[in-house]
Amino acid sequence: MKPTLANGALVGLLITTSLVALFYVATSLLGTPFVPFDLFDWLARALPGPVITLGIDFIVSIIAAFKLGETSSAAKTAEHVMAILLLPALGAVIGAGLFALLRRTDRDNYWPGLIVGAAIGVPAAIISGTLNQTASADRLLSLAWILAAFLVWGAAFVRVYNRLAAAGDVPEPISEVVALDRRSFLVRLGGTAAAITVVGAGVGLLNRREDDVSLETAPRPWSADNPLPNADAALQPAPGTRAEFTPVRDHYRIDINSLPPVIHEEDWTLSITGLVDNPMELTLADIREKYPALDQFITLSCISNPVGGDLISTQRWTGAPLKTILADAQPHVTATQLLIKSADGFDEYVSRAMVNMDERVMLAYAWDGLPLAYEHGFPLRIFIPDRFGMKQPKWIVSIELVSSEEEGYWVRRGWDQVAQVRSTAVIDTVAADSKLQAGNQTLIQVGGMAYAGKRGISKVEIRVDDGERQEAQLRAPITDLPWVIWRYDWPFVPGEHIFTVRCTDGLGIAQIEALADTRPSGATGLQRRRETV
Ligand SMILES: Nc1nc2c(c(=O)[nH]1)N[C@H]1C(S)=C(S)[C@@H](COP(=O)(O)O)O[C@H]1N2
Ligand SMILES: [Mo]
Repeated sequence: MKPTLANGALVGLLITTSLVALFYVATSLLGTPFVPFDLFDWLARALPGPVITLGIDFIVSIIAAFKLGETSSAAKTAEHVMAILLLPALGAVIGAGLFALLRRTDRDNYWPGLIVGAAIGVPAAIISGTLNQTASADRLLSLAWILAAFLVWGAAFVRVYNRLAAAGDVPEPISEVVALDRRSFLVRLGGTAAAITVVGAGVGLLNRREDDVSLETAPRPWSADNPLPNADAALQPAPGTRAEFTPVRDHYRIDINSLPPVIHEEDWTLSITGLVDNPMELTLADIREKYPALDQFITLSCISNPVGGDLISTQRWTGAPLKTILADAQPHVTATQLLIKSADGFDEYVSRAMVNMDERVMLAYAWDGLPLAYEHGFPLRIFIPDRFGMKQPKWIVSIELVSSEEEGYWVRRGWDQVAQVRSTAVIDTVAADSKLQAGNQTLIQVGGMAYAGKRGISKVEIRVDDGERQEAQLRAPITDLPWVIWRYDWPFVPGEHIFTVRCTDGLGIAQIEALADTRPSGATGLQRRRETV
């Protein structure tokens, strides 16, 4: 009675889960790559665009349907869970396959296991070696560890198979006993795998290297000591309106890797090459010190943000004007495009004419007066007014001047080439608990934000049920680029109501009412909010 394919699948699941736990422990203790994330990130690049986009849409709708919290961090968690489950699932398939093979070979032949270990381990090591941007351990040591771990994993299949098969080498009459013995062995194996996984996860969590900055030495953000430029604006936001300025830790975050690249300032330079007379290598200090610093309040939005979604935030960015830096490189007349490349393999094209026309385009190195967080692009990212985030690389490592525009990372995956931000307005609150009194009329404050990129906002209107559109009051914005906070004091009528909001941009163009999906060019349609007061 030989071990079955189902036995193999179960064994694969168990020992691969243990393998993932061991990778986690090594990552926490030694700083080696966490292989499941690297494999997942590789897959996310290798799979065709539509598959990835479907996957993202699916995750985002699940998060919305089950109200799993702030979209971008919930989506990251979902990705991490998927990445971690991927390898054990693969292990189950491989286990079944290997057991099928082992049933037909001699006992004690470790070759099939070792070959499978190498067949997964070698590509995994290569993928981690090229893709990983977070490991701190020596590269060669990391690769050796990954390969060794997979070889041992492959060999473990054979060992377990042999143990199960040995339990089957018993004459017929006592096969009852044999089945029991095999079952108890599998239970023990499961117990061991569970123990390794739990202990591994525990050790890993305890030793997670935090960037712990002690409180006394922690640098103070700009906003801790400075009021916003519009602090004196007459109109107060309705209670429950979002914060006008998003703290860095609350800023939404979207990027293609499971973990943000960790770049050390001393190892980093920005190279400017291609069709230029004066190729340059700039350090971060060069960019900070040789060029004037530009401080700009900026609302950044993701093209995947649905109407009323939370993938939009406002921060104070500091950087150097790209036009000035570019001039120093002395581009040729034929150099019409900048090809920007990032440490995580992301890339985008920016037109040189736009950089020269708009002095607000900058290479940013600080948010809220502090160096960029790892998640948000340390050491350098670009700012381009009026464009969705997908056109604005973080973790920039090089700018190459070229003579034609190709498609950037998300454009190749089916998204808009220009990605101009859409006008959007959102109701954050119908503040039923804090009524205002105007004469004998009770008013309820309705409030939120509106945003239309560099076009600005000229008007926000609210419609309650099928009533006339009523104009909301606009709070003076922080500066002319960020979103605008609005408030409408609604003459209260008890019952259930539908509130609809629409903004008009600075050119007098009203927000598009027709519903459109986020893909390919950003969502359109008016936000409607049902509320019982
Ligand atoms: N290098 C790199 N830059 C990137 C991305 C990325 O995945 N890699 N994502 C882009 C997208 S889609 C958005 S919406 C913004 C998000 O910036 P944030 O995470 O700092 O909010 O970064 C953009 N820049
Ligand atoms: Mo995005």
